[in-house]
Amino acid sequence: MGVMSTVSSGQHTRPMCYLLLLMILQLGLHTAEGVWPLPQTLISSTERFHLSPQAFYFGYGRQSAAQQGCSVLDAAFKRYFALIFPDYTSGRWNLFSDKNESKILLQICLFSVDHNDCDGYPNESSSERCKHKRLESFSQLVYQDDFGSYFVNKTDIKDFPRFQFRGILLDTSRHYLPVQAILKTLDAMAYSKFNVFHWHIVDDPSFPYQSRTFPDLSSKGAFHPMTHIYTQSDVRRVISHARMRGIRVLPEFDSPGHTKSWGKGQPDLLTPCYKGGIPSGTFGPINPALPSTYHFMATLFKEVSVVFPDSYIHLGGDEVDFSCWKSNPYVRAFMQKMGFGSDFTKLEAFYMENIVNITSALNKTSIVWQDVFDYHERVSTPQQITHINYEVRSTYYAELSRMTKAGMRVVLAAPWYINHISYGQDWHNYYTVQPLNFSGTEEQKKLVIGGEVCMWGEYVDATNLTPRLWPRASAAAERLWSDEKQTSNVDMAFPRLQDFRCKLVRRGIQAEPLYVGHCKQEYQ
Ligand code: CP6
Repeated sequence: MGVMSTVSSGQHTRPMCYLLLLMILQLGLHTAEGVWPLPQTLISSTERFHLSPQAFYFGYGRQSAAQQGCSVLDAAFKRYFALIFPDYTSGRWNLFSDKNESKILLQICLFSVDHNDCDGYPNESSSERCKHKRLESFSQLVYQDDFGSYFVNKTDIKDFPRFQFRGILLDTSRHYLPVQAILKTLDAMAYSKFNVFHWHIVDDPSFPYQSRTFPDLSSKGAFHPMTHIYTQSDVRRVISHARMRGIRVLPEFDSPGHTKSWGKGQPDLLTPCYKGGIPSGTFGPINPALPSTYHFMATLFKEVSVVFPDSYIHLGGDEVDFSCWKSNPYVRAFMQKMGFGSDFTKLEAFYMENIVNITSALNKTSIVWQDVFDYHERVSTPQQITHINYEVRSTYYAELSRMTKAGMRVVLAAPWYINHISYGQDWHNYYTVQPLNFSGTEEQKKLVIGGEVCMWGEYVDATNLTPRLWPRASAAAERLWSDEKQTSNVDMAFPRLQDFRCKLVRRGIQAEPLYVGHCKQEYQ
């Protein structure tokens, strides 16, 4: 049953589908607004139905495997009711406005649901033809006329995502993002059908993750030990909020570089740098020459693998500065002992191999930044995914070709570094990416599992996160969800994206304007 909102009217129509939408309707004429990202097939008609919030409810069909008590759907029904009827929900609705309408029962099949979707976490194989994605599409089809009445046009939609991995990276180390800002981003992600929250939770400037096993990491490494941390309960809230919206949470604990903040709460973890034969007092990347390093990392990742239920863990591995390792006589002696000579990429590969083995033993799939593949192709296991990052933004087709040829699964991030914004309609750049336009076999193309929008945090905190991210990320979302042939033209996309941006604004997301124009309901 791939069809959403196939409308069958009339009191005596037998329920054809497992989940039903019941509502009171009235016939009329209007054109439907669009759905963003564009469904694979959307056929709309001018036949419209009036929706009355007093009489509308989402319900489970008698034959549905899922029934009331399916937490994910019960909560989604509530949320989408409020999104579809904001006036009604906020108490601004005129109760007498609909007293003369003709009442007909309307049933809309939204989906058949597998009971497993109710209790578990979203994962690689979650069927995205189901659940929230259809509620989202349906909610976007509902509109109000000038008198405030709600309508939906008869619409036939067949829909499924082009790529299974559609992520957004938030960086909570350069600036602390309050939990509310993360939850709000997850809401907006669901509106654009993103399904992976890549949480770049720690980095050089701060370590806000409050570890159960190593509490000093945040008490000494966060910007503030009480106010600028993510407690275990904060993390659970984020994961649960994401799960309710069909979003996976992919944690990144980036090492051996990008770890300055780790050193404050974990003595002897970082490499002491030397100057003139003596320690200079500064520290470099994690020390790969000490056995204690691997004990620590194994213990930390054991905790992380329990706290974050997703089957993926991101290990980072990017931008390692070798100068401190080079300066340290103990590291150099270790290099000699291991037969690495003076090739520090071998040392880095040795470190990453150990970390990859630690996470495989925990039954997790590891993801690394592209650097890891570049310095050592051997650090690949079949269970590994590589992120293609910004350094190769002009040559990412060649990188896609090269990495998929080696059998790596890849996530494309390079063209979507949204922290790099510019004057004008820069969403064009994010929209016109062609992720599969590289030379390679069909098999190679299948290894591109999706893409990711990165919002690095050097210049971003909760004050500017939302307008910088939206609707730019929505442009990438359509590239990752929709058929490329139907969505290759920016001029065709412009009015649709403008309309979608107004929907975001109406839902309380402070999305930036694309260009000159207005929304029927401006942000207030
Ligand atoms: N932090 C980490 C960063 C970046 C990376 N890793 C980064 C590099 C270049 C640009 C933007 C971000 N800030 N840990 C690279 C993956 Cl342009």
